Amino acid sequence: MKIGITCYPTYGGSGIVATELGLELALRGHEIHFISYAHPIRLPVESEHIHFHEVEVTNYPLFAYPPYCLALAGRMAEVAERYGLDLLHVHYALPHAVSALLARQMLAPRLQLPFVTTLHGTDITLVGQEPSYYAITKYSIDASDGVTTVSQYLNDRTREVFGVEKPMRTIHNFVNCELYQPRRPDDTGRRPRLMHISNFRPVKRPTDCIRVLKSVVERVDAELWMVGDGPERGPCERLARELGVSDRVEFCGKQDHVERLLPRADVLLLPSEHEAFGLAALEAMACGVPPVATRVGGVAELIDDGVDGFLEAVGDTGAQAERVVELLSDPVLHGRVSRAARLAAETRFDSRRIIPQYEQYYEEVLGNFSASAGV
Ligand code: GMT
Repeated sequence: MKIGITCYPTYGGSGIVATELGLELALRGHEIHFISYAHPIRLPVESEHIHFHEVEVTNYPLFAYPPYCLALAGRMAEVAERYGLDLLHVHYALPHAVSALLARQMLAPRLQLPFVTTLHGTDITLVGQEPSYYAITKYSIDASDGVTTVSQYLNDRTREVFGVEKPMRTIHNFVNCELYQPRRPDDTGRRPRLMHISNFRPVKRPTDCIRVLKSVVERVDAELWMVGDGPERGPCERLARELGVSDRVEFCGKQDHVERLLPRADVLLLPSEHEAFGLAALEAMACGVPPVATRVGGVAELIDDGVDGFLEAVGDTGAQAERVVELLSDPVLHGRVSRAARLAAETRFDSRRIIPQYEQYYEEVLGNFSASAGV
């Protein structure tokens, strides 16, 4: 198939999933065209069967805001026509699904261009519920030729909040278990290490990681690596100073190869307020790193509490710290949870299991689209 993929190319779960999906589909022989304002960060510059088309947004003094949505629609239509795309797959509802809808309409007389929208989380749980975006989010979901959600939780939530009636397919996040491996480096003698990976937005509650560390170091020796960057980084740095743990926190900034960092952790912290699935926890599990996460959204579809990780209430940093202390002070427990985490990643969420679900869904969408168009 020839597939156009649009996503946010920067750091964030939806862009990562879209990029990894494109790479995996290309490995399976599909021709992939990324259409976005910048080169996706995890996309190697030279990859077979992969093309990148930049969207240029020209500004003009009349525009208070550059109209990216329109420039994207125009570029989608142009690329689709030039390369004969079979479908578009857009990640994160706004504005991508709206641009795809416009591109489909623009081409309708000459080319059939169905589009699939994947909902990732905050597009539904936060952004889509803003009064100014609610109606357009609902419209673009209803107008999509296929919709997938990254968890059953998000599927149910979308139905509930937007009153969507058509079927939406749940396809969980995936991880490449050959790339993400428990390759523990030989660094014996180092301090036990907690790790947090996110875009440091308030929804991720990264300051809770600092509070967890503070409670943990009162009982066992430990340090914390904070990977990523975003608006909450400053508050995290301040809190670490206030709580007297700044010498135990390393702010690593944005990192392109988390698969190299994760195996160096002993526990992953994911204290989010909302989480449609929890990709960072899955990547950690593939590396045999037990996650201590919050019981929110779709995280329970990933983590079997007490078996391959732990779930605690949002904001209960005391309980989260307790779990971390148990894992760090009991090597037998740590080993058991670590092996179960890796097994869950391999048996339920490996890309070899999940990518065919997307391929099959594309086939279904194309079949239904052709049937309804009378082709
Ligand atoms: O908030 C983020 O982490 C980014 C966000 C995104 O859309 O870029 O991530 C969402 O998509 C990921 C990939 O599907 C999911 O694993 C995350 O759970 C989800 N984040 C939230 O729901 C907060």
